[in-house]
Formats: sequence, structure tokens, C-alpha cells
Amino acid sequence: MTSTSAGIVVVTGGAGFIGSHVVERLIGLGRRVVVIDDFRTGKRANLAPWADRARFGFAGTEPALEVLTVDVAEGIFAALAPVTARFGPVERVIHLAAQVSVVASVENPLVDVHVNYRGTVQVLEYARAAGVRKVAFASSSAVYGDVDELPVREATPCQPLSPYGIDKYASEKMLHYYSAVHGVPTTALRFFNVYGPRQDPSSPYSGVISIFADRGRDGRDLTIFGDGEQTRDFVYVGDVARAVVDAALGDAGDRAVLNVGTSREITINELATTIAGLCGRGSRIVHAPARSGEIVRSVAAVDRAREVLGFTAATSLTDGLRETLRSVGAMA
Ligand code: UD2
Repeated sequence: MTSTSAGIVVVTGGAGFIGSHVVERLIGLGRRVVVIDDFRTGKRANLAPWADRARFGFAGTEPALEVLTVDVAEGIFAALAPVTARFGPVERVIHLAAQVSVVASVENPLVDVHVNYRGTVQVLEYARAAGVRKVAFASSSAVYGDVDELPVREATPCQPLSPYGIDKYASEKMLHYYSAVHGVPTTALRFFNVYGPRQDPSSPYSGVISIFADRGRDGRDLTIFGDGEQTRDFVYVGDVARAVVDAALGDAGDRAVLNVGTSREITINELATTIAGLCGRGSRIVHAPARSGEIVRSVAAVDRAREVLGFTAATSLTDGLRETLRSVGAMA
């Protein structure tokens, strides 16, 4: 599909880990893309493979990329005005910009409210004013909190346990409101544990796979918190990008809330053994005390995303891990 005649797709948080995969997919589909990122956690290097697209500008017929450095909760109207004045309206918005750390949200809830809640309302206000045809939003499995029944279904009552989960949940409600009252079509995607190339391993609270890949490459110990029998549903970033782009570019799924996971549950013990084996550099597996307040098991029911978007996560954990490990030089 080449859609250069179609309108602009805005990706907030487009320089982040998931955002850069979304940009890659959109450029591959021939779309003209505007990234909005404040580069607090996003990185220019994540977009480097498509930097040459900036040369074409928006006047050509090629897929193109424009990057605007702005806080999504503050200035998107002003930032987008010159771009839309020259190249036409924004047709679709993918809203990924976020303060991404649950732990940071506990320490500083006001920052979380600013970025993760106010930021969403700003995006929706823009979408309302500009007549945007779809807003797709990155929500999180953190909206559920502790649940009794697995796999987790979208209808499960939400009891978020952190400002991060609360702001994501409130954002979902705001999406629903803008659709119902202002006629802005919206879809919220609840990501489970996303992993893959370009995930940053540098914080102790980074995704476990990025940390294990980083350590496995150098033959360092892999530290498991607790007995390692806790489970997660790990979904490959390429699959997540496909779900997001399908939700944004299609008209299906207005007002839907959809889990994005694999429905496969894996223990952290199995994960550590697999990664140490694939790296083959002698990493030992060691245990440290469990993290407090952590959920024990997590796995998504995925029927709704299949019914609404036709989406199924296609990448096996082994294939996804191989891609991830190769990307950091942890595997040949
Ligand atoms: C994920 C999200 C978080 C929030 C939450 C909602 C990530 C990175 N974090 O937290 O933002 O949405 O889900 O439920 O996606 N672990 C180790 N060793 C390590 C690092 C982690 O054993 O070096 C364990 C950790 O204790 C946990 C599991 O691995 O049991 C996954 O940890 P995580 O931080 O990748 O993700 P999670 O699910 O705690």
C-alpha cells in the first residue's frame, strides 16, 4: 500500500523504543510521518535509519519524516501549525508519548499526570479541532492491577496500583469521552510486556529482557528477583507496532480497548535460561530478593484484538529473542 496522497500521520513519542518501530512501519507503508518527541527518553539515534527521509521534505511523493521537538502536554497546536499549513491536515494520530516508568510515577505523580494524562487530553483536543480520523493510544496492562482470573480480559475490573496505571486508565476514559461526545474515533491498546531491539537497558527498572540481553552479551550474571516463578506475557515490538498502525490507519475499533499480548505465559526462570543459552557466554543465573508490590502472574486474553483488528502476535518468543540479542551483539 502506498498512501503518499493520504494525510499526515502524527506519532507522539516517535523517537522512543516502540515509537521508532511504529515510524519504521509507517514509512514502509509509504506514509508521511510527523514525530513529536521531547527527547526526555526518546533518542535521535532511534530514528537514524530514516533520517534521509527528512531530505525529501513533505513536498515530494516519497514517504517522509519530520521531527518536532516539543512536550506533547504543552505545545502541539503551535508546533504542528506550520507543518499542516504547508502540507495539509493531520489525518491520524498515534499517541505513544509517555513517562514510561511505573516507579517514577510513584515517586513523582505530578509529572506522571502532566505527561501521561494532560498529554493525552492535549492530543485529543488537537484531534477534535483538526477533525482527525483516528487516535490510537498506548495504554498498558498496568491499568488492571492485581486480578483474580487469568488470562486477563478487557472486561476485567481495573484496579490500577500506581499513578502510572491510573493516568493510563483515566486517559482511556478520556478517549471514550472524545469519541462519544465529540465524534473523534479512538482506540486504546493495552500493551503487555513489550520487548525488542532499541529497548533501553540502562535503568534497574528497564524491561527485563533488555537487561538480560545486555548482561548476557558480556557473560555477566542474570539476576532474578524472587523465586523466578512469576510470569509475564512478552510481546515483540514488531508485533506491537503492527497492532498500533492497524488500529490507527483503519477505521475499525472505534471506542475499543484491546489487549496487545500473545496469550503465552512464561516464567522469569524460563526466560533467563533461554537467554543465557542463546547468548552462550557463560552467564550464571542468580537470585535476589523479590521486588515488593509486584504482580505474580500476567497473561493477556487476545481474542478481542483478533476480532476487532484481525491482530495476532506472530513472532515466537525464540524468534523475538534472537532478533533482540542480535541487535545488541549478544548473538551471532
Ligand atoms: C511492566 C512494565 C511496567 C508496567 C507493568 C504493569 C516494563 C519494562 N515494565 O513491569 O511499566 O506497565 O508491567 O504490570 O514493561 N526481573 C528480574 N530481574 C531483572 C529485572 C526484572 O527478575 O533484572 C523480573 C521482575 O521482578 C518481574 C519480571 O522480571 O517479575 C518483569 O519485570 P519488568 O520490569 O520487565 O516488567 P513488569 O511486568 O514488572
